[in-house]
Amino acid sequence: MLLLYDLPISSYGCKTRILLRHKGVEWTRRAPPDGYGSQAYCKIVPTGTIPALDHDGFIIAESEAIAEYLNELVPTPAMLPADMRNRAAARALSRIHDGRIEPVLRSFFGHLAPATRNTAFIDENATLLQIRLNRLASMIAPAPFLTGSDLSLADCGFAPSFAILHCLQKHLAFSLDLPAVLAKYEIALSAHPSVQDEHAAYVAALDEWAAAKLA
Ligand SMILES: N[C@@H](CCC(=O)N[C@@H](CS)C(=O)NCC(=O)O)C(=O)O
Repeated sequence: MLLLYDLPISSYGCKTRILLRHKGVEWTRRAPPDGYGSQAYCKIVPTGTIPALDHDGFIIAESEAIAEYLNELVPTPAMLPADMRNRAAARALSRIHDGRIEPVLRSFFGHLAPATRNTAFIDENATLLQIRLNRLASMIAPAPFLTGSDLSLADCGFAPSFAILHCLQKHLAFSLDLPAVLAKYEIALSAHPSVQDEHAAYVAALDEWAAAKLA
């Protein structure tokens, strides 16, 4: 049995849910007891983070490790390219997402509530995000997905991050030009059958989260 500790608002959770859907497997979702980081949850998942997977008692945290585990557990459809170098490139893109793009988006979160908003920080962070997105754009040629015509591990994290970007831009109104190659990629990604329902649910969770912060 596959049990995923997760919350609807978790971007790394959404990344994992897209993968699970694409693999066509059934899973159960459970909120971390007392919330992530709690003592109760750390007794089950020592990192205290979501997502975490419980596969018949084997517990694994970190979305990248979960993704690789699921890709081996359920080999088809394969979510890494057959060629060794393309596989390395796919892993690199996924880590660029997790280490270079998502954390910059996350840095805006504390500035959504008007009471804690710092416009100088927002502008500075938007500049950093622009630089990182431009660099990403210069290294990809989606066709229409990052590693070709099939959805791969490299794509899953980008779907929630595009949703976060649009939510933040709507409310914080920073200037950012999404490079054309990324804008085109986003359209293909969000329309993929394994992505669209999770993406829509994630947009709804983000709207609810943002409304609470703005209230
Ligand atoms: N590198 C981790 C990041 C997961 C992560 O940061 N999850 C957030 C929720 S979206 C979390 O659990 N935060 C709690 C914490 O950092 O203590 C992964 O890829 O799974």
